[in-house]
Order: sequence, then structure tokens, then C-alpha cells
Amino acid sequence: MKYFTSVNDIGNLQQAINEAKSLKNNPFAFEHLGKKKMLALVFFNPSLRTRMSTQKAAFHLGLDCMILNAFNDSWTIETKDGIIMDGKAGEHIKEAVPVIAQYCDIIGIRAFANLQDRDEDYNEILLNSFKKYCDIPIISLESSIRHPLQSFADIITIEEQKVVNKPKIVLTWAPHPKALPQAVPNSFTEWMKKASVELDYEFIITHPKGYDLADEFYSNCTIIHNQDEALEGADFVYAKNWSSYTEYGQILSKDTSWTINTHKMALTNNAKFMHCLPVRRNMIVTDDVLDSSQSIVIQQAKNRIYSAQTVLKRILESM
Ligand code: SN0
Repeated sequence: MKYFTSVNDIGNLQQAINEAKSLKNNPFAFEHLGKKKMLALVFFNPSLRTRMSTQKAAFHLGLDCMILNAFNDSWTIETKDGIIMDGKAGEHIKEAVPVIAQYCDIIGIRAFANLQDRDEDYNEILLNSFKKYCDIPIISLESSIRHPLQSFADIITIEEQKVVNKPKIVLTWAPHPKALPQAVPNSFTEWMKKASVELDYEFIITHPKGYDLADEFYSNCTIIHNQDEALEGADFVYAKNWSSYTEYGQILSKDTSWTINTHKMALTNNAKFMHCLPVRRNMIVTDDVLDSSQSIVIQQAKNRIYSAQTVLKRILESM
């Protein structure tokens, strides 16, 4: 593996899950692999779980790790070609990336959507510039449209927690005060589509009108606009806010009747509650659900270590 930027890089799901579970049981089994190698994590946006879990995964593999908070520790980076740099940006991506690449063996990059220009975001400009301007392995730590390490951790968690052979998984939109990217629901959807085929999952999306995802993710999905109906018999409820794709970056609803509460959970098959975190309490989900034993958000966050570790291990093995 050289790149990990979407579900297309993971191969067989069951194999990847087994590999992650075995690393969880024996985290230091491959600590020789990363010896004398350096991982750089470059963040253009804030992070808690991604930063710490990936660092922990690197530690398990004997990899050293450097972190650059490119949004405040370093220069503002220009990505457009042929531009006169008389504005805010002090450094061009054409120098920044090859320089960073000389200091390390693998680069992880986080670059959220700006939610202004849909084409720019959906072309994953920053992530692709890293691929373009250096020749070392690249891992997405959440791009403008995908968060594959999160979705991989989500699937590991579902496999650990499922009590039926064909779990019903419902991705539900929920209200939020800020406009958020579509990266998490896009990614979760593309991983669930693969899991529907390879692991026999049933996957349903529910959201208010105007929150359709981009076709490349949304096509062939089952959509139920009535949230109560969608939640019926669910084994896993995955809540997440996202801003509109069609009216790009807009908040079209803050309808709190979409907040996950005990009445909503009562419609399910004693479902587990999932969220990628950070979560806004009593906006996305009420305290009583999040503080109950049905919530598995903390277990989910733990598996971020093993999704990252599986990916790093595969990259190191192919170097
Ligand atoms: C990000 C998102 O893509 O939705 C990261 C999720 C892993 N979430 C946020 O930016 C939430 C920020 C907030 O203020 O609630």
C-alpha cells in the first residue's frame, strides 16, 4: 500500500478487520517495522482523536512521528498555480510538500472542506497536491470529502459489537449550529456500501430534504426521509451532521426533532449509538443516550488506533 485515501485502498474488508483485531490483541507485534522511519502528520485543521490515535499507532510500530499544525504553526500555503503571491500565503505547496517529504518516510494530511467552492473541495486539492509534489506514501487524516481512517474504525467497532449476522445500520443526519463538511457521511457511506456486499450489512440513510450526498457516494443507497421509519429495528444508529451538498455548504435545517433521544432509540432493536466525535451534546444526541450503555462512541474512538495501525503497517511492509 502506498496511498490510503478512500475505501478503494483497503482491499478485502474481512481481512483488514482481522488484521486490525490482531493488532489490537498484540499491539507491539510489529514494533520492528517502523524502526528508524519517520511519519509526519500535517494538520490544516484541529484534531484530537486523529492526531493522538495515529501517534499511538506509530508508537506501536516503532515509528517516530513529527506533527506540523499547518494552520497556525507554519506559513499559510498557496495551492493555486501561476499566482502572484502578494496576499496572505507565504509559501507555495510546490516547495512545502517536497521539503516535508525529505524529512520523513510517510505523510498524513488533514485538510477539511472550506465549504465555499464545491469543485475545489470535491477535487481534494490539498490531498492531491501532496500526492503530486512528492513520491512518498500519503495517508488521508480527513480530506475535504472523505475520512477513511474514521470509517475503517467504525467498521471494526460494528464487527466487535454486532449481535446479529446481518446488522441494520442507519446513518442519520442530526442538527448542529455550524456548517460541517460531508466527509464523514460520504466516507461512512462508501465503506457501508462495500460492507453491504462483503459483510452482508443492511444500510439505510435518513436526512431532511436538501441533504442528499454527492452521487458518487449516494448512488444505490436506500434513503428513507422519515427518520422514525428509518430507525425501526436498527442495530446501529450512526448520527452525524453535515451541511447541504446541493446548496453547497448551507445549513438548511436546525430541526431538533432530528436529535437522537431515548424515544428515537426506543424504535430500534436496542441499537448501539455511534458518532465519530467531537459531538455536540443535546444537539446531535441527548445526554441520556450518550451517557447510556447503548453509546459506543468511546470504543469507536479507541479503534482509531487500530485502523491507523493497520494502514501504517501495510505501508511499511510495502516500502
Ligand atoms: C469535523 C467534521 O468533518 O464534521 C470533524 C469530524 C471528525 N467536525 C467538526 O468540525 C465539529 C466541530 C464542532 O464545532 O462541533
